[in-house]
Order: sequence, then C-alpha cells, then structure tokens
Amino acid sequence: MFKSGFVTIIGRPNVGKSTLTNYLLGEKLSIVSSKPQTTRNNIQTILTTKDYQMIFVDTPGIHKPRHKLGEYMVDIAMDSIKEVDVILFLANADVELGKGDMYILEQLKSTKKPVFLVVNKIDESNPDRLAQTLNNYSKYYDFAEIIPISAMNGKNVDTLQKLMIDYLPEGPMYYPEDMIADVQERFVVTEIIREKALRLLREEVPHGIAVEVLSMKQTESGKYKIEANIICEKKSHKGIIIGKDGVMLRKINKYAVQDLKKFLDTKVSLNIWVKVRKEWRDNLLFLKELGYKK
Ligand SMILES: Nc1nc2c(ncn2[C@@H]2O[C@H](COP(=O)(O)OP(=O)(O)OP(=O)(O)O)[C@@H](O)[C@H]2O)c(=O)[nH]1
Ligand SMILES: [Mg+2]
Repeated sequence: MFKSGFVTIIGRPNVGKSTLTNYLLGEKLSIVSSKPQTTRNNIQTILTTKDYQMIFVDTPGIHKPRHKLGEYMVDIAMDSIKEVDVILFLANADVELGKGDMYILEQLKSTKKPVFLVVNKIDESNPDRLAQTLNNYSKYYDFAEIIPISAMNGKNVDTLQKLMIDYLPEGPMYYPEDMIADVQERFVVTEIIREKALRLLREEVPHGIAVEVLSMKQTESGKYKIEANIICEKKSHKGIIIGKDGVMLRKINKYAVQDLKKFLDTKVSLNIWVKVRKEWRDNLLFLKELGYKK
C-alpha cells in the first residue's frame, strides 16, 4: 500500500520550522536565520520513497502583523492547516507557552486533523525545563503525539518521521518521484541572497529587506550571471547595506555566491544593487510584484 499526504509545519517565528524542513528533506531549500520572520512564503518540499510520498509545507512564523507583508505571511501560514493530513506544531523547548502559542492552538482547536507537538532545540535546553514545557503544552491542547527533537542535529527526527508515516493515508503519488520542491529555481536564488543579508545585518534593517532577481543568464560555459536588487525601506538602511567602502555588500555577495554555486552546481557571478522603496511592506502592488500574494 502506497501512502501519501501533506504535512504542515507551523509555529511562532524562529522555533526552527525551516531547519526541520531542510533536515527532513536532506537538502537546504528553506532559508534559516537567527532573526524571527525569516520565511515569508509557504514552501512545499517533497520526500518520495518506494513506500510513501510526504509533502512538507514550511510556513512563515505566526506573529502579530504590523504591515501588509506580515498579514500575508500569517494568512498563508494559517491557511496551510486546511489542506493537510498532519499538522506539526513546533515550539521551542526553552520558551514558556506564551500568548502567541495559545493563539495558534486556539485556531487549531477547530481542526479534526492530528496535531503533533514537536518541541525543538532540545540540544540546548535543560531536562527540567523541557519537562515543564511538555507539561504546559499538553495541558493546553490534546495533541495526537508529542515528540521532543533537535532539528539542528537530527535527534529524534527519525522517530518523528515514523510517526508521520503512521498517520498518512493511502494515496497516490501527487508529484513526480524526482521532484523535491514546488518552488522555482529563481525563487531559491532570491532567498539565498536574502538569507545572507538577514544573517549579516542587524536591528531593524534585515526585516525591511526584499530581494528581486532581475536576470539570470547562463553563458555558453555554463556559468550563471545573476543581477539582483536588494530593496530596503530607508536611505540610512541603504548606507548600512552597502557599508563603508562597500564592504557589507561585498560580504553579502561573497556568501551568496558560495551558496549559489552549490545550489546551481556551476560557477556564478552576482551583481547586486541596493534600492530604497519607502514602506514597501504596506504597498500591495509591490508586494504582488515580489510574489507575496495569494
Ligand atoms: N540549538 C538549536 N538551534 C536551532 C535548532 N533548530 C533551529 N535552530 C536555530 O534557530 C534559528 C531559527 O531557525 P529557523 O529554522 O529559521 O526558524 P523558523 O521557525 O523557520 O523561523 P521563521 O521562518 O522566522 O518563522 C536559527 O538560528 C537556527 O539555526 C535546534 O534544533 N537547536
Ligand atoms: Mg522559517
């Protein structure tokens, strides 16, 4: 019997949803950073074996939105619970059950789908704290399964995976067996550049950034020439992104090229420009252009 189904990974920002998605797939397609609100789209990745096909949906962290982009992110994350077979609710072992988590769990009370509590980052939590976290959450919601894991080093992820398979219904292969994601190459390129900016920049600058790939051309030798814009919200941010004598922008470029080479499996040259677009996160037309639309 071949099994198949959809599994959504939801939770507050920064709990490790994208790290888990990448670990489950064995490939890095979702970007990861220590800053909250890194993921902005629902990203579907596909794991196919001879016995099953599991489609994971990595979603943006659910938070209180402060602009239209945030509203879009929360909206699509919550939407993901409607069309799946299993819901993984991720929490951080070291963080107490808070209002944000309660809000998500309230929304989950109306679903009939199995909800797993996946408590992440056990590699850095202390056992008493972990026991407390598990206790608090399980009092608040009737989870189908409870699994403490480390998405970073993979601890217990095999157990989680087995449990997910148990809950999958019999079903068809939804996607071709060699397909690992439903995202375009260009989207991943955009995200890789954004990840480097997120990781290197500080305070409010990284959250106000978007990346736009203007062109991606392959030369005869196979090398990719990529041109991209980094969009930011203020003139002062533009200065920070470029850095003194262009040092910051060169750094973003250098780290992005390292990952792009791996991802595209060929040589890459990257040109980045920095543009200011005031309050773009509230500009519906521009959000649509960037692909932040339903
Ligand atoms: N120590 C430890 N850190 C982890 C683990 N999983 C994720 N992290 C770190 O937590 C941070 C956030 O990880 P992400 O995977 O980007 O979290 P996310 O839930 O996708 O975040 P958003 O996309 O912003 O909602 C990164 O710095 C990760 O390296 C883990 O198991 N252990
Ligand atoms: Mg993420």
